[in-house]
Amino acid sequence: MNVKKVSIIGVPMDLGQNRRGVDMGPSAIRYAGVVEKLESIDLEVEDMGDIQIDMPERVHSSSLHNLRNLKAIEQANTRLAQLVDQVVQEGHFPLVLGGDHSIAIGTLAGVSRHYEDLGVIWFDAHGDLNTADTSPSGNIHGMPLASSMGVGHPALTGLGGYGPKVKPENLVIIGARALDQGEKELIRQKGLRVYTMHEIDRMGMAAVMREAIDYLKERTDGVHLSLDLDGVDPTDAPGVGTPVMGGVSYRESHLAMEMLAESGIVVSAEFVEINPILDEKNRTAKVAVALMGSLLGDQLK
Ligand code: Z70
Ligand code: MN
Ligand code: MN
Ligand code: MN
Repeated sequence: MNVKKVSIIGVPMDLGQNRRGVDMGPSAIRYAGVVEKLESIDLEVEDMGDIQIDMPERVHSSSLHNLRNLKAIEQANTRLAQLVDQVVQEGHFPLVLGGDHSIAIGTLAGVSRHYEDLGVIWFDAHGDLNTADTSPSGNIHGMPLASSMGVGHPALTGLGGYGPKVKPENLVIIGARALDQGEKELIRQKGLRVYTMHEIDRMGMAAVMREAIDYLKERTDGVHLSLDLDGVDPTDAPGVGTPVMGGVSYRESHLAMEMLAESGIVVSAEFVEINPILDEKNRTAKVAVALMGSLLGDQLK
């Protein structure tokens, strides 16, 4: 992947869902030693600090068409997209720290304009493929992947002034085990490549990753990794808003990151949905930092 310099951007976003605490994710990840970890593997690191996000109490939450906090999320993601855009332009590797998963809309808006065929690996227990029409919750953190594919409200699909950011065929979902009915229909309709826990159990993580990497390497000119910590099993990553049993193990998740590091295809990454209030002694943030290390070449040094 030949990473020269990593630019860290914190996004203390919690407007995409209902539970407080996920806004503390960037602090928890920094406290878990992300800068020290990356420097220990000879990377140059620049911490750009946090983007400012409105407090839920100050946001007028008209639950517009089943899209809670749409305006504030749109504004924050527009700022995030500009920052990420600038980081990529400078030739640095953007490492975005969430915050809830709605921030992927901004990250992808910033990254994708630099690639003709951006690939995306969506590591998550969920599909995040809802729209206002299919969402059971109205929470925008359940919609970023649909939005980035061009399906959903124009304020989200057109964020950054263009869209879609990802072609359905350039997308791979890994770790899914809690898909809503509307999401399953979109997966079928678009023919999305989804490795649920069933495929991971059957094939093993190594074969899943080999297939996913070979597939994306062939057809994309760069891959963004969007990693929701709830993809990892809650016994290893308990500090998430929506724990779902039967997830990817600690070891499997590291193997996946190491294989990505070897492949050299990843050009940007975000780690989201860590909720320190629900965590046990910052374990989940520590897991995130360890995974970032593996993604950025810890085992190759
Ligand atoms: C559900 C929804 C979700 C993350 C939960 C849940 C979505 N499908 N995403 N936790 N990261 O409300 O749309
Ligand atoms: Mn520079
Ligand atoms: Mn998610
Ligand atoms: Mn999730």
